Amino acid sequence: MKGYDLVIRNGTVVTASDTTICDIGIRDGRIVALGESLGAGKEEIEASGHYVLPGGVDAHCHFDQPSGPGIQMADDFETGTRSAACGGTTTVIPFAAQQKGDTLRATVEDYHRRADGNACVDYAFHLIVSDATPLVLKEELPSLIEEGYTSFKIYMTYDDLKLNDREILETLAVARQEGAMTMIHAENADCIAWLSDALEAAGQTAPRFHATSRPPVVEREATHRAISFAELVDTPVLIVHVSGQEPIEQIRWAQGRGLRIYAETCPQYLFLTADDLKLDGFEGAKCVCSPPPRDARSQEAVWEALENGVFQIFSSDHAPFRYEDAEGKKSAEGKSFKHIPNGIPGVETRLPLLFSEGVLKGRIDITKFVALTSTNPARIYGLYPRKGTLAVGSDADIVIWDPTLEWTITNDRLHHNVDYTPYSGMTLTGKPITTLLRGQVVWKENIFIGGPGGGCFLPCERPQPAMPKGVSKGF
Ligand code: DUC
Ligand code: ZN
Ligand code: ZN
Repeated sequence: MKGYDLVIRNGTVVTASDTTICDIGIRDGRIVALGESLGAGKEEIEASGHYVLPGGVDAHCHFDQPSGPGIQMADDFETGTRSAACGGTTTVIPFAAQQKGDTLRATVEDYHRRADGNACVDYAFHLIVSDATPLVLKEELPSLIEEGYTSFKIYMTYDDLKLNDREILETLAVARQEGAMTMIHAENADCIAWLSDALEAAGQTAPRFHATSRPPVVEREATHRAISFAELVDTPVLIVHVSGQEPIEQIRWAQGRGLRIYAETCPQYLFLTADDLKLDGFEGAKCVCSPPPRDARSQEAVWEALENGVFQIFSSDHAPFRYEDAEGKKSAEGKSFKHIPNGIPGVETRLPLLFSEGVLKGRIDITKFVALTSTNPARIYGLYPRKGTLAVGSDADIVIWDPTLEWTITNDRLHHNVDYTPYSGMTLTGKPITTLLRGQVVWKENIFIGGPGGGCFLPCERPQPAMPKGVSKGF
């Protein structure tokens, strides 16, 4: 019997279904034993009094994504995944975004050039399909799905990305035929364009009018339409970055009818509101993302939907643009809200925010936390059980949490390449104190000790949508 490379002792080990105090034995980057009083390891970590959780899986983040002329994302694969590791995330699923006119194959090759050898945690890719040509639908998507790119995002808004209703149906039909998962950005493009033109004509161009131009009804209508299309084609869809009560009602209604509608929300819909876009001067641009943050009532609806199983996934939608930068948020200063790069950073704060404000404040239990942030995304995107759990045979992607540590978020404590965080000044309790990626420590005692090339590409299986017991009804 071979020994262990590492034993983590006496931690409170949590999966999506159980909490137990035990040891974890690791060999060759994998978990090989869970039990009491395991034999000695070459190295040991004492974890009593600490939670031991599967590494986070952030299933929605954007790194190094071309974002239009003169605009540059702040994080590439190195800085984005470094930040992920320091926040307890060991797997990310960013996007390989097709630009209209490009093939999907060229897009995927381009993103591999950006990521391979640079990522500090493991990564897979969702595709973004923005040009649903016959080549894409008939040849490229089927072969890429077969090769491990088993999920793709489509947009109902943004001129350079959106598909029309017919194209959405054609794309969903391919997902059904190939067994892929479709993620949908649900906002009605024409409603936004009409409202934006009216606001601009009235001189209402400040950042706060971004929220006015995309009210909840715009998201509700598109969510309902996406659900209808999924029903018509008879294929599952996952509605991403759901912002509040109105789309939640649509999703809950669909799930109650037995439709396979999955849903994701993000920290900005729990911790920000549209008032944050009203910050002095141009500062509101820091919180411009789409859909926009809503109001206190919607925040409550999002908490409730995390708790009652309407949402399966909690992702960051990390979309990093620097504020004081002519290629970032400030590229739009003096212009209309329409030109502000959409997105806020959050890959490192995602888990601590939900842990502190969700678990420790009694809104969700710790097993639900693991399900939402690790197990469910791994299952839904075909990475389970290699990722998303602590089980014999799984990768030893493990995060040790100190549930008592109090700390205040400031941008200089984060490891992204963005010059702000919208959560600055929030005092949280609980923090990842050690992160292991396939058995290697990459974050310990507030020091990042991983590096570029430490992360590897993960081809995905087809979605495994069976939900863990108690997490969701109606599937
Ligand atoms: N909205 C998106 O759809 N993607 C990136 C960021 C954002 O705000
Ligand atoms: Zn989106
Ligand atoms: Zn996004």
